Amino acid sequence: MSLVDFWVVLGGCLTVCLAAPIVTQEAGNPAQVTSVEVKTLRCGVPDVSNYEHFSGTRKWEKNLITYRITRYTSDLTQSQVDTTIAQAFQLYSDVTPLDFRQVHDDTADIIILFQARFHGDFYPFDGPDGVLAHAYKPGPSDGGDAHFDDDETWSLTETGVNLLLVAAHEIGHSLGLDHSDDSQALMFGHYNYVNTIGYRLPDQDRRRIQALYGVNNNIMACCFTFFAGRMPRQQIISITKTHRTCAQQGFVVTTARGKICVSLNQTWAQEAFANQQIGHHK
Ligand SMILES: [Ca+2]
Ligand SMILES: [Zn+2]
Ligand SMILES: [Zn+2]
Repeated sequence: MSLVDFWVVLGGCLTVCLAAPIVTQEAGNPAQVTSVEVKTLRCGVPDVSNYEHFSGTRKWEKNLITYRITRYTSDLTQSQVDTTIAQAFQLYSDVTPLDFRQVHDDTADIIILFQARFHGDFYPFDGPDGVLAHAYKPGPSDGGDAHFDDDETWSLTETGVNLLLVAAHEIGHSLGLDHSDDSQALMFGHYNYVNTIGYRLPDQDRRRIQALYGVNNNIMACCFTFFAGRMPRQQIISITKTHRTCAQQGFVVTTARGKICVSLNQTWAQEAFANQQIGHHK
């Protein structure tokens, strides 16, 4: 790690996040009310963006990113972990031009591990609860690495800590996202269980990752082939509206003044589908 990287990591590049809610019994309260207090545990520097003029916006400057899982948790089978981590990466590859590949050698961009307490960096974990995981912003060496506290009970359900949700959040950091103040966002700094069946990136997180890397051009092309063909208009509209990945890109389709309109981020744009220019509109 270069000195600059070392400094940046200490200066707030590592995001300590996803503190679990700590349930405390209020002593001496006659009503015996149990209050839930959320303990805020973040990186040492409260405003990470203060450092951006030193480090620039940290993002990967390539579209194929490799990862390696070097230590597994015993809470799940190895194949459950592999599948869940792949699923977490896919949330991002669905909506950006990024592709992710699991590798088993030292060339990996992102190292993922499960380990308790001291695990090789300056941020030892804290035992059960509290900090669940942390990850580094994109960069060389430790950049992008994601560490999971193996004193937590990792699960694929709502019991314990759901690995898909935490991995998706940490990968957000590994790709360059900071925390969000919005409690509905995946990048909110505290763990909130939500049902993970059919889970996709919340809109805010999708927009933020697309602002860094752009939209998934393959998906755009896929959307537009519907229009280039000779399908009846109603069928085109119904396919596009229900096409999961099109919807994830933020596309909306409607008809107006006899034309089919496609919009991205609610800005209506009328385009002639035959000329294929639609793929370039912003
Ligand atoms: Ca912990
Ligand atoms: Zn975080
Ligand atoms: Zn660590």
